[in-house]
Amino acid sequence: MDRAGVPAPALRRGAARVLADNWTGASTVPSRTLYPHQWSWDSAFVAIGLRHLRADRAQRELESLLAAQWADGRIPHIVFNPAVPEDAYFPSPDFWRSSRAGRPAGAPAAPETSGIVQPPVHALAAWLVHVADPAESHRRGFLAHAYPRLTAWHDYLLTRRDLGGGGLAAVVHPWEPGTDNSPCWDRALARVEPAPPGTFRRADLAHGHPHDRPTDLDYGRYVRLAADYREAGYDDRAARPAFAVEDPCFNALLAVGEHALAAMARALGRADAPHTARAAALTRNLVARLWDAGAGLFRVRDLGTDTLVDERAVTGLVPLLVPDLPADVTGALRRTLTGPGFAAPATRLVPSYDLTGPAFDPQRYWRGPAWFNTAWLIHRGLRTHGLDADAARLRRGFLTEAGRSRFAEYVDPVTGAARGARHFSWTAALTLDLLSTSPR
Ligand code: 9WN
Repeated sequence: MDRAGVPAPALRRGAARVLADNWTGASTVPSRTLYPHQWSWDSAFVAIGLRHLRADRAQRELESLLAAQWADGRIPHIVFNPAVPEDAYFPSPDFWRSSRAGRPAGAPAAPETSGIVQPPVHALAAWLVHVADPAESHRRGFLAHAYPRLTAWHDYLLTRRDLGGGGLAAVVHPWEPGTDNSPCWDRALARVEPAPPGTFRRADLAHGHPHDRPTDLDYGRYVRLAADYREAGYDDRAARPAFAVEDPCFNALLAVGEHALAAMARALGRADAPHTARAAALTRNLVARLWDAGAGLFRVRDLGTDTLVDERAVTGLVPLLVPDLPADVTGALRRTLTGPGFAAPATRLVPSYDLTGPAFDPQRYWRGPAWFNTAWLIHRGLRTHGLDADAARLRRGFLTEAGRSRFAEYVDPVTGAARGARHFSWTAALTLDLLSTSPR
């Protein structure tokens, strides 16, 4: 039976209100309380929703992120707003020290940023923003500005970050794949010596409930990894990361991003062949290095041991987004998605971690709760492969729970109880996007 949701017109107004409240004049904060700066993959998701309200703002959202790009091509995971007090978020600019410590890797003199990255959703976002209003895009020169910068971003990931040598990008901190506290990182993270508790002060617990957030021990390890990277000048040629993994969601987005860059190149009258070839190679490498046929989903590869991590997470289903997957892979992903590990009948959302897995926790951050960005990505993947009935079911679940939770950051996948921040930007933005696409 359907749970009652908020009617579409009110849902649209509510989502637009969240984006208006979280707009700072040049970009959007994920949450005014918990995350008061600009975040990389959040901005990409926000732009995808904003394009239905204000194409110019959607373009500016991505342009302000690109303005903080480093000379080595990396797009930092946080761009700090100098008007926000230092202690509003930890790690703050005086921890990352990008303009000084990041100089060897080409960090800009301003603005201050973090030194790590997040999943590459930006090329897909930029393409969707362009097609929403090509006239405005041409008038502002949006595509011509974004295309070389996004190409440099992908170049960085495909060269400096190919730490495993298998043609996939590695991430060197659990914040980089965006699914910070996933059980997929536990084994690799256990090898990291935590920073002593008294040496840093968390800001997240002032706004988030301790049961919803990572533990102090995990935070100590996050701090250690980031500090070590900083001490190496954020230079991937010099750094010897204690944590390095290949994540299926991150690499699937890179492949899809290459398809988007190919479309951009064509629209600009340039050659698309390099991007098409890179998308094909990424798709092959993703399947060769991360597909686990026995488990029916993609796994994380721990480069510390060069083995697949024995955990089942939503990130292993996101590669459904990739268009040219072998048919047996697509079929198996669909079965896993609708099986006992990932089908949450009450909410129809997708939990971040296997409901039957040993580490499942319905409340704690990326260890079970359902997130709206991964649901949106899987919805797009289901549509890509013509699995329209599954997509329509997920869309209904998404819209119902987004409205009921007041655009929460994440929800309990079993009960739908809201968790984390409320009035959360990407939940609102992706609600707008799904409201604008009719179910097939
Ligand atoms: C660290 C902003 C970000 C998201 C991440 C999410 C969370 C930050 C934190 O919030 O991470 O980057 O402090 O926990 O895990 O995906 O981009 O919304």
